[in-house]
Amino acid sequence: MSDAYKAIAEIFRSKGTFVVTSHIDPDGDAIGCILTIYSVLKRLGKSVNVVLEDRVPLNFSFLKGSDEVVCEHVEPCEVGIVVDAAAVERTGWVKDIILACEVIVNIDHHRSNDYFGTYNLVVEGTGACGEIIYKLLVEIGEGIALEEAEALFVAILSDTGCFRFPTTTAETMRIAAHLLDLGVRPYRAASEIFWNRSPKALMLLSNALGTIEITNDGAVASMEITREMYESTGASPRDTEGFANYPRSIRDVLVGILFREVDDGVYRVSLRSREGYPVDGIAKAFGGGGHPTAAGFRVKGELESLKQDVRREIDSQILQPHRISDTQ
Ligand SMILES: [Mn+2]
Repeated sequence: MSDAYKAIAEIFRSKGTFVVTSHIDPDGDAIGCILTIYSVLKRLGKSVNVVLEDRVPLNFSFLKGSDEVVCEHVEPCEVGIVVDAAAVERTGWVKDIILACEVIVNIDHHRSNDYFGTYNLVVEGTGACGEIIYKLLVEIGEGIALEEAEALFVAILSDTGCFRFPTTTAETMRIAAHLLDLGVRPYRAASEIFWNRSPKALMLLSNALGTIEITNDGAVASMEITREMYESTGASPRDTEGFANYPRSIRDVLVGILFREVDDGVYRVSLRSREGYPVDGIAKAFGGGGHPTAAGFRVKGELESLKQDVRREIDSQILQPHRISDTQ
């Protein structure tokens, strides 16, 4: 184990008060990790608050402790733990609480991580933060409770795209196998996450699919969700988990984009790409971040011109270099 694992395990043991958080628009990795940390710290007898800017997506709300996640201000304390965020700004307004804590622990797997913590446990290239948290639990040496195993399994399942993404390794599988040994039932996790949509969510998806546009000679597909669509279907932003994957699922599309209107003229943009066509640089160009094949950002603007800007950036950063190398 690296020194960072040991140092952070010692923080868990020696400090008394903690705030745990993750990025805005939380995914399964974010939720699974913060709930695992929450559970472990409580088992260690600590005082813990879990705070997120956004609510837990409905399909992860079966995980134990998800109803104890708060979306409101709490007092800063001894330790602020941030998981799965390349920069503290990715936590939204929770950043202010974290920065006011005495010690900041940064646990992440994004290659763009800026090492904002007092302690940084950043393992680039790991499929999910869930794998890192698993190893941290091994280092802490207090075992893994069933609900922690389940949350970690969800984290790994989510961030490896159900063990399909290139980051999936034999070690990923060994960790997952151990979580099954501890009692995790993959069928339960899969049905809660993937076969648990509300009829309203499907109506929203149906509307969104109707907006798909294929551009850049078939290499880019974009989809949009407007606030009007939420109103007409009765669905909520919590229903959109996984929607960002649809544009990229089209044959020959290299980059898929989902534009979600979160406020008047404010959009969350999710980028998904195929291996070898990294979109984290695109997100960075617009002030966001992420992984090579999954990244995102939030931006203010008018949708049509925003779409043009993003497509242009994709063309110059990703498609052009390939065209040039193809002709050489
Ligand atoms: Mn992650």
